[in-house]
Amino acid sequence: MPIDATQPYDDANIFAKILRGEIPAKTVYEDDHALAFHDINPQAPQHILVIPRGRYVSWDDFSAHASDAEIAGFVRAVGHVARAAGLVEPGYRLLANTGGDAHQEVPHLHVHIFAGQPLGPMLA
Ligand code: IU
Repeated sequence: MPIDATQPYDDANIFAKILRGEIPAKTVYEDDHALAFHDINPQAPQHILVIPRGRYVSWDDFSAHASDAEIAGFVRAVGHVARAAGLVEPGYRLLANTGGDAHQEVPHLHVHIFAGQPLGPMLA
């Protein structure tokens, strides 16, 4: 069920539970600003989610309200995860679904990293 990206943050969301260690995830990277783990339902041979540690519903919430340090730390973490996985070449795709039309389902910001095969044109 897509979410409303303007809703208040819900501490019961599944990624909040993963951040608190209440639910396991296949973690690939973590630091002060971010946690990265394999998507439970991969849509590409490599499908990793990167989430900020802070309580942000969406890209909109994060870009408007996170500190410069949080934003820099998160963006660097996304790049690091892709680089460390050896994805820079042949390449990868980033996606941050935001709100209903984009079909965002989990109300904690997550950036998808897709890779491992030719991904085709956007919106194919
Ligand atoms: P979306 O951008 O909100 O549509 O993506 C949510 C993703 O979270 C989706 O790819 C799910 O497979 C993934 N996911 C997960 O990795 N672990 C979970 O427990 C749940 C969803 I719920």
